[in-house]
This record gives sequence, structure tokens and C-alpha cells, in this order.
Amino acid sequence: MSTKPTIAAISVPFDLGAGRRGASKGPKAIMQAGLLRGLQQMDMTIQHVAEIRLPNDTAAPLPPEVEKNNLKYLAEVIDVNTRLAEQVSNVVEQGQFPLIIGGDHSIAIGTLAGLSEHYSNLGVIWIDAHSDLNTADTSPTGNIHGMSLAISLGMGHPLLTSIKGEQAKVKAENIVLIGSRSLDEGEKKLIRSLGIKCYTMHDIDRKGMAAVMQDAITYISGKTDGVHVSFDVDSLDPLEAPGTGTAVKGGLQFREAHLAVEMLHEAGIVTSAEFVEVNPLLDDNNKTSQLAVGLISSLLGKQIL
Ligand code: 6HN
Ligand code: MN
Ligand code: MN
Ligand code: MN
Repeated sequence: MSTKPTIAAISVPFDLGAGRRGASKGPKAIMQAGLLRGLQQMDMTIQHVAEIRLPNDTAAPLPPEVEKNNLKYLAEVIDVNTRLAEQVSNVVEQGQFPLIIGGDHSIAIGTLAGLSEHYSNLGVIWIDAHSDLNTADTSPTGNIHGMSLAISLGMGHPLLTSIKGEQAKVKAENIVLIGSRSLDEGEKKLIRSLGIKCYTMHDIDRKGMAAVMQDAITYISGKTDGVHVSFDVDSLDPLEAPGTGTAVKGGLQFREAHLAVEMLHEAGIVTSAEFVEVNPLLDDNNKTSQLAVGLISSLLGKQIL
């Protein structure tokens, strides 16, 4: 996006996809850390268009025969993501830039489903300590936030993969994983068998973030009709981002993460974004919420000079 689009912020105070509660308080903490104010100061037009939640925190019930094995809060995850997908699709229809504020990473299911109505070759840059490529069969936890990317590839429970249609919402060759350092056995197999482009922390250590991002941008640019950035704050090192539910040591440094999003902005390819897994209950003086505001601002064009 070379001209400045209107940013449509959609908050999703949902945490039942995660193993611990608290990410539902992420959107409010990020707003309180000054997201809207900061973007307005950058001369961006931003509107908080919707808050997606379950009415009275209750999901539409599933028929009793539905198989729910190793899928915690399946009904709730389906319901919230169905609502989110519709909202995301409507925002794109109106020519606005969807900025989804989570919430745990299960909300990528709805985001990608909504985007898929408008992009037939969507690129996805998944910045995360994890790959979220489990299915109920491979997941060590049953937490659906560890399955959202697999579901978007069409792998997983049919009630999750069929939100906004049966088709896969993203193709394996259009995905780039960045910052990976905690992959389950089933996820490693899937990354290898599908040939998913994966820049692990090892790769970032060796090549440097600038080279990794240049490669990633080149890889994804030519063949996609839009690029979504799915940013899980646990990609950062826990010393930088303590307020998150599944922290893993050895993560991105503050500047590495900022450089990544700055380069994505410079490339002019990003058409939507989501920031997830900020958990204010685990945070240290709003450090992680403030970090998220800084990263979002940089992705949308905030410059140092
Ligand atoms: N996230 N791989 C672990 C699991 O439970 O499947 C952790 C998932 C973390 C999910 O980072 O959004
Ligand atoms: Mn519509
Ligand atoms: Mn994640
Ligand atoms: Mn993660």
C-alpha cells in the first residue's frame, strides 16, 4: 500500500483458543497503550470498527454428535471466528485495511477465512515462536490457537475448515514462517512435507533479519495478490515481551522485530495484519502492549526520522 488506506481496527477479546486465560484483555490494553492516538499522529485514518465477541460469552451450541476430541472450546472458537470472518470480509469490501487485534492466535482462522473471499492467492507472513500447524491428532495440548494455520490450509476439524467455505484459505507455497523455535513433531513433518518456507531463529541468527526479510519478501511478492501479516508477540524474546501465554526463550530482539515490520512496510505489499497473544495478566508494566503499539505503527509506516 503506497497510498494511505483507512485502517479498520477490529478487536477480538477472545482467549478460549489458548491454554491460559488473559489474551482476551489484549485489545483493551493495546488501545490503552495508545494505538489509535499513535496512528492518528502519523496522519493515518483509523477507525475502531468492531469488537467481535460471543454474546454473553456463550457460543451457538454444536449438535451433540460432533466429534470434539482434543479440541478445547470448539463451539466458542467456531462461533467467534465465523463472526470475525464476516467482519474482515466486509472491511476489505469497503476498501479498508483490516487490522485485527487479538486475542489468542485461534482468531487467525476467522481472519484468513474472511480474507479468502477477496484474495485467491493470499500470502501469509506468520511471525511466531510457533507454527500453529497442529491438528487434533498431533496437538500436545488440544488448544486450538496451536492449530490455526493448519486449519487455514484446510487441515483439521471440518467445522473449522469450512468457515467461509470448504476451500483452503491459503496455499502452503504462499506461507512464510519467521521466528520459529518451538515446533511439535507433527508440525515439523508438515512443514517438510508441504515445503513450507520457514525461517527459524537459527536462520535469523546466521543470516541476520535484514537478509531473511529480503528473502521472504522476494519469495512472496511475485506470486500473491495480497499479503497478510500474522504477528504473534511470542515471536519476541520473553525479555522483550513477557506478557504472553506461551513464551519461549531465544526469540527476536526488539530491533529485529521492528526491522522486520519496517521492511514489510517499505516493500509496500501488506494488505492486512493481525497482532495476537498479548496477555496483560502476565505483562510487566504494559511492556508488551506498548511493544505491540510500536510494532503496529512501524508496520503501518512509522519511521524513525
Ligand atoms: N500460539 N505448539 C503448542 C500447542 O499447544 O499446539 C503451542 C501453541 C502456541 C500457539 O503461539 O499461538
Ligand atoms: Mn460481505
Ligand atoms: Mn501463534
Ligand atoms: Mn506463538
